[in-house]
Amino acid sequence: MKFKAAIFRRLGLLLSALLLVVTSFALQASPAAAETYTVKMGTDKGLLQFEPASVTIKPGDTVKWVMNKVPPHNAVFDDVKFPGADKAMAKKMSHDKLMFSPGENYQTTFPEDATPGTYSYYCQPHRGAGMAGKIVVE
Ligand SMILES: [Cu+2]
Repeated sequence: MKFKAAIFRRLGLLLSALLLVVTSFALQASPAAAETYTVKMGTDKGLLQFEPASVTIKPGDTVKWVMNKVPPHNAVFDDVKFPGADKAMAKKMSHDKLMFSPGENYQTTFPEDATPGTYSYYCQPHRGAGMAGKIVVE
């Protein structure tokens, strides 16, 4: 009987250790769930627009611009209206390289300490045609 009790005690200990490991993994996984949002450059219908033109994200999330239609396009942040008025940051997060082939893409990850606000950007070749978008950081 003593032997059985010892086994049960050990089994209980093992189970609670396992439970601890599982819950700590679960807790770790949820806050680090940064997301990636995709923005098409040029709409499916061939309009000179970003689709969606507005994306709402959280700091730490990533925006991925994918070349879709009516090239060339790029994505340059407006450093005049840039939240925090950080021109160097605006330049660093911009992509001025023109893209031509469908599927080509670039990404910008907004830092964990990104200033909340509206980050406006535009496509340089089509700025006059109104090809602009915004990323709203909450
Ligand atoms: Cu464009």
